[in-house]
Amino acid sequence: MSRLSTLAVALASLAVAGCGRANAPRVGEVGDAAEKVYVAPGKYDEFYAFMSGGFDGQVGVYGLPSGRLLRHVPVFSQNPENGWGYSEQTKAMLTTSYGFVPWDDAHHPQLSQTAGVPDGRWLFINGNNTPRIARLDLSRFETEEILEIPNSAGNHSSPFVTENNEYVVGGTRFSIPAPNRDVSIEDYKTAFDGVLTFVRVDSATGHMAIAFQIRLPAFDYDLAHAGKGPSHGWAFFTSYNSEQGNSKLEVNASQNDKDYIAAIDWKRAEACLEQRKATAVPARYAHNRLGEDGIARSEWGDGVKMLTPAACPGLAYYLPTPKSPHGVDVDPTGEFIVAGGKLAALIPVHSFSKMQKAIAEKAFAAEVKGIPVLKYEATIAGEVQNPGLGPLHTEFDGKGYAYTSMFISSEITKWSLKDFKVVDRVPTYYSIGHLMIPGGDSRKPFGKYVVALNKITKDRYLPTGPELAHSAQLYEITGERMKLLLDFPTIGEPHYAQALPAELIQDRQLKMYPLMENKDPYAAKSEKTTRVERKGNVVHVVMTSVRSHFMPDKIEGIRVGDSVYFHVTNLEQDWDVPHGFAVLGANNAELLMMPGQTRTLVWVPQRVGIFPFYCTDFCSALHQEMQGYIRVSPKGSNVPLKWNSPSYQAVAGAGAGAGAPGQ
Ligand code: RUQ
Ligand code: CUA
Repeated sequence: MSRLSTLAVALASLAVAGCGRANAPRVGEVGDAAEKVYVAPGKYDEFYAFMSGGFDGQVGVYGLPSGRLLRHVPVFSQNPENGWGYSEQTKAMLTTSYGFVPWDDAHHPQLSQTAGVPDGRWLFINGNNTPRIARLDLSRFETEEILEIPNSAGNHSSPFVTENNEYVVGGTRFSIPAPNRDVSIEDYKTAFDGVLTFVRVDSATGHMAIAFQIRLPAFDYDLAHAGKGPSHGWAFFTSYNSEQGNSKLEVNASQNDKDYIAAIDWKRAEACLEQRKATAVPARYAHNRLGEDGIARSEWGDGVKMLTPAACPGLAYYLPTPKSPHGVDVDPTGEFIVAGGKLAALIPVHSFSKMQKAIAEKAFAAEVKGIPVLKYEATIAGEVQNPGLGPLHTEFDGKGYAYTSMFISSEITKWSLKDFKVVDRVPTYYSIGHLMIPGGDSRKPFGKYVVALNKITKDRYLPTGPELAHSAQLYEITGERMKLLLDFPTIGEPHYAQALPAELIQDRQLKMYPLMENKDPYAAKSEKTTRVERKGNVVHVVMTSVRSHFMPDKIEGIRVGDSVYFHVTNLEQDWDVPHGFAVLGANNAELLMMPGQTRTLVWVPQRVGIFPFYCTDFCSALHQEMQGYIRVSPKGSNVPLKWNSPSYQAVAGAGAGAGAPGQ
């Protein structure tokens, strides 16, 4: 058997063992586990946790320690529940250079930071499939901006932030030609590029803009984290497939004993930009933002500034790292750079200060396309021996310990940053991917819990057909040993997650949109201004909703094939009183209007008849009465446009003579 297939067999058998019940759960030791996760009715959780939805493209918000699901915030995927990506105001959020892309694979939420600590302003999350970075506003739990990342395919090593959100970074998991073009896949080594992206974040508004990109050799750039404290100014990206295979990576990218961490000196990049060392590369990409009027618009980027290590020496270094590394995590002091070498039998820990010294002393082992490869011994601070199998990701408790997820052996390993010795291991059920400590990748972790985000659930919950619930597990980390407190299922597949103390944001929540400040051009701020207007075969229904009726709620004169725009303004000025709007046979979704907000749904009736519409959100005792009718007549019919709101009299008085269709 070749070395590789031996490894594969060993891994496979371990995977089975890891998923078994061999290790007795430690929950038995915590007699008070229930008490520790019990949040009494009416009481609040201590933390908000933001978990990626993985291939559901959204963000799940949970309370900790209870594990209660608080919200499912739409980001990259259309959400019929509230019309996200369906309503006229939000459709543009999902615009890309590939057209309208109503789905993505969202992996890594990342909280904005001030001085290296989560500040509760924004949450960034990457779209992996059609490369994008989204920014959510945490006073509204709404996606406010989505920026497409050009020259990238699989924006996986993203969107990790620097200490003050100077940048959010991206890196392409799949190298492709940049700019993309028609070449033979056989030309991978010469024609393909691994492009990293640095996105500027405006500190006042959060608005994102691509500052520059870096063209690196065609490896797979997997994960990233920015430096902090002394290593602020640097960003670290793992890469696998330094073999540069272009098929059957399972084997072809597992040849080398070490791949690399790319260490990027972004202050050096800034200097090179100033010295005009970048070249302009044409690139068309969409930049979508919800305006102050609540309406999303797309702008188009037409190029990027591209830096190369050859033109900007000192920009990039490679740190050899065993073996096909996945996660890269920087400890709270900024000194240690921990890799998760998923096929390695140890956890390599690089030292930032040793790296600086190695660079100064030119302790180079080789060079790859103008990028110095530092000597492994020159940067390594230590190796964690026998941590378990398949290290992926590491978080920190701020008390000198690191916690690494071990995918193959299904466990969390706690080790000391002092001597790199393992101090505790606890099983997870099963196949843990990421793990998360509140603030655990920041300068000041909030600590208290670690959450395991598992890939396989198996026997942990009631079975639900071929697909089982994805699973998170909450462990207490206040003592020497980790203690399992709670299993809870999640929506979508959580990859990474972030959490912060609830008090950071709970009192900053927007309760309603001020109606008088509503800038939507079709907003009706009172029932008096509601109306129906025809322009050719486009009909604008400018309507209002308030407990418990729509105005108007009786409309005639619509014809088959019209494009009917329902602009519905919610007149309420109370917290937690959304109204819904749905119409029979609509081919898109419903609308959900928050208090003071206008949302627009387009409906193209396909047949004649009477079409009811109604409020979908149970808003009052008379919610069931909150309904209306639309009459649809044949194409070309001369049934006059009529509606039952105050404005109709004025229009009718001007000549229609038919009178309002009654009250
Ligand atoms: S990656 S485990 Cu995006 Cu680790 Cu999911
Ligand atoms: Cu409004 Cu139900």
